[in-house]
Amino acid sequence: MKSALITGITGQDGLYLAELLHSKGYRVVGLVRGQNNPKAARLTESHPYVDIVSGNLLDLSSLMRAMTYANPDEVYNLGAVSFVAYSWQNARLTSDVTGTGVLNMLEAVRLHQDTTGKDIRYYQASSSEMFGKVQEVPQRESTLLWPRSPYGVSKVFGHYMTINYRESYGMHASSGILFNHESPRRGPEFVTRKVTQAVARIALGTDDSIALGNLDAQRDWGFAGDYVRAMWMMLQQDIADDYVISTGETHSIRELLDVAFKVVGIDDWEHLVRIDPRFFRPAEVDLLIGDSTKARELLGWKPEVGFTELITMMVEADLDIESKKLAGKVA
Ligand code: NDP
Ligand code: GDR
Repeated sequence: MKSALITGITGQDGLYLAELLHSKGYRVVGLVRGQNNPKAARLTESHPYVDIVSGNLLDLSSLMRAMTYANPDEVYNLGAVSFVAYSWQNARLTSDVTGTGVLNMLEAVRLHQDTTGKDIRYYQASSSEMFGKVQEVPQRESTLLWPRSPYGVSKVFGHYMTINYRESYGMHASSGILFNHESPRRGPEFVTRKVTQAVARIALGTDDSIALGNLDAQRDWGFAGDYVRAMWMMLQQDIADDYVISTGETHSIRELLDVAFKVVGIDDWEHLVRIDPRFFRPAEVDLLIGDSTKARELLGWKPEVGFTELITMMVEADLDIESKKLAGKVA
């Protein structure tokens, strides 16, 4: 039985990846931080097969202990401070977790490999935010990186550190440069979920508007379930490498609003959206659109869920949650 250690198991991608690996017969060990993280109890209830180990990306010794406990064949480093807007207010924390945390994890893997003689395959959650200021359209593996936020800068550090460990120690370390991917499990601070949650509430009459920032930003949005498949595929290759994972389509926040409101039969949404300067960022990433030809050709990966289907799925899931709240069935 193969064993996998996942950091960030309590996040959106961690859950989808745990499900995928479990379906493939892996022992799934999930790193959870904090002495009383409420997400640990929820995880044990929803995914009882996940073996939880305590640890924090800020603490190398905890990661070394987690490695000993899991003795993994594959490590997926998904843990991060992942909200771009938050990274300006918490720049040092973001650098420590999202940047230096990668170095800690790589070091824990290297040391475990040296001690046990086991070959471990490592996945790093790199991001399209590393492209930042538009240099080339569409963005591919060779596009110049120009990050625009403390989050993006931290991801660049982790990305190059992963390449460095591959080149210095011959580690099987791969990075997936994933473009935005969403699902009903997406945190409500991110724009897709913020919109689908608000649309559901507006449709049910429990809210009357939504406050947003820059409606002109464009993103290449895919479905998280499709994207975790790519992570696993990367680690099944004989040679470690870096791959862009994207749909190849881009949409603005306005288009997101069009699609989401249409699901509940609202065509004219302008009067329901308030522009709030608090949601604008000090430096914006205007346009992301990825070229995932390399992953499609070498991994045989392709996305299955399109943009309209994704947003429809999210609105429907939020309608369900919000209706249950109204009926007093959930908190
Ligand atoms: P989430 O924000 O949903 O999950 C982040 C996870 O990181 C949570 O499990 C969180 O734990 C954990 N975490 C935070 N701080 C620490 C820490 N100090 N030590 C250990 N774990 C920690 O992110 P996603 O699932 O959306 O993304 C997964 C990864 O992929 C992240 O690295 C993200 O930056 C990256 N990424 C995401 C993309 C996307 O569109 N979703 C695109 C490209 C990259 P807790 O629950 O305790 O807070
Ligand atoms: P992003 O996702 O920053 O691309 O990072 P987010 O959904 O937060 O923002 C996307 C775009 O929407 C604009 N926007 C708003 N965003 C939020 N969150 N709230 C608003 O009210 C709002 N109004 C407009 C933003 O300005 C931005 O242009 C996500 C994260 O998952 C990262 O961890 C990951 O690396 C990248 O995707 C790829």
